[in-house]
Amino acid sequence: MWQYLGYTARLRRIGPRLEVTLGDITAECVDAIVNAANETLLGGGGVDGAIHRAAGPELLAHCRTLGGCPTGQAKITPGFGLPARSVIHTVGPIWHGGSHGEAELLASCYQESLARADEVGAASIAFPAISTGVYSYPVAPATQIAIDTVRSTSTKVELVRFVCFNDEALHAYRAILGPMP
Ligand code: AR6
Repeated sequence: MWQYLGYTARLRRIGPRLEVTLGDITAECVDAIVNAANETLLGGGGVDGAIHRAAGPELLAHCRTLGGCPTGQAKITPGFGLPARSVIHTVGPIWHGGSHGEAELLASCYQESLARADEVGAASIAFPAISTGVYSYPVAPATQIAIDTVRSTSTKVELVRFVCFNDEALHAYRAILGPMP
């Protein structure tokens, strides 16, 4: 009986490995990095500005053809000058106090980004802390949603890296995931 349970546990898909790091997402050598964009997909500040600068002007030219992206959805482009092969542009919710569907929209960003990654066969993906900068989503609940959603979403992605740009985000991820080796 116990042998049988052990055998099925090994066979069961256990989801992607999760890693946390402090750094600049534009330097990530993964199949796809995620951009915390706005609905125009035409660039902006924060991680969006950094990704467009690092990818080069071809990225903006490509984004102009996409017709924007609704909040909670995600669209994929090549990475152009980035080490990553693809950029998945998702639009997080602006924080309006938490009673305007922010949590569901933020979870949808992670689900839709993983869906785009699966569509191109990406095995590794790096996420920034979507919505926690200019869009003011509080870091602790945003981090919980990021981790819970990635853990509960069915995907073929094998490695998910959460790339934190400051100590507050890093501590929030480590508080849930524990210290990284
Ligand atoms: N690498 C990783 N994370 C970064 C980087 C980077 N290079 N730069 C900033 N962050 P934000 P949002 C972190 O404001 O809140 C843009 O103007 C940052 O510290 O980039 O979703 C868009 O065009 C924070 O933890 O995205 C939209 O208008 C996280 O990335 C709007 O901002 C998200 O901060 C989107 O706001």
